[in-house]
Amino acid sequence: MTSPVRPVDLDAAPPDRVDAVVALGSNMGDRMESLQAAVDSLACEAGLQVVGVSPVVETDPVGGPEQDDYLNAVVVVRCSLSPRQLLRACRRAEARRGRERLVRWGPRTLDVDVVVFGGLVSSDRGPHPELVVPHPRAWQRAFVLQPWSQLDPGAVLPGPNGGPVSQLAAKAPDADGVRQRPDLSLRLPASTESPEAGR
Ligand code: A4P
Ligand code: MG
Repeated sequence: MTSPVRPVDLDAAPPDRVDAVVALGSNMGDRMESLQAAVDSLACEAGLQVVGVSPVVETDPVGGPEQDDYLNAVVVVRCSLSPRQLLRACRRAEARRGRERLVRWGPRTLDVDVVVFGGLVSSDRGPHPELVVPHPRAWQRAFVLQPWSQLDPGAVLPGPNGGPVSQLAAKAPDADGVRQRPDLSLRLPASTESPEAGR
């Protein structure tokens, strides 16, 4: 007998703090300033602590119209927020950098996406779900997987397309378009978060 599939509640705060991975991308304006602004914006959110920042990589654009190269990085946040509250915190970080949504996969001052929320695998597969975790394209994007595996070499992406992040990064179609930028680095903000905030 198959057990009934229980839909994942994206509005439920986790019983314990959960580590989530957030991907940052920018290819318009001062790209490095935008990535750092995203980290700082996330760090100011109640119920959320930035616990790790990856190296910064410069990447060829994947998909969309002809556009400039990106700077990409990932951030690990420890949160007591629900997945949807985390998505809204990401949206606020984008809005602070004047993010506009004109063209799908088009150039942007700042993109802040939720890659994973602990081991949660969401069940909403409708045409335009507000939030899917893991991010539906993360498993095949070296611009996310490569900096993530540098930050956490043992990371594993959950879900049906998941696996060890370092292995997925090596075989992603855009792997050759990712270049290290050791001259650039993100600052981990001093914690503004008290352990009980956001509860
Ligand atoms: N959405 C669903 N799940 C999520 C999630 N886990 N995180 C919804 C964030 N958003 C999620 O997002 C489109 C819709 O996805 C929203 O309604 C949101 O609620 P968006 O931020 O408005 O637009 P987007 O980021 O252009 O869309 P999309 O399809 O998520 O883009 P991708 O797949 O993230 O690709 N090339 C390089 N080198 N570097 C990049 O950073 N980024 C993209 C965007 C394309 N090419 C790139 C890069
Ligand atoms: Mg996005």
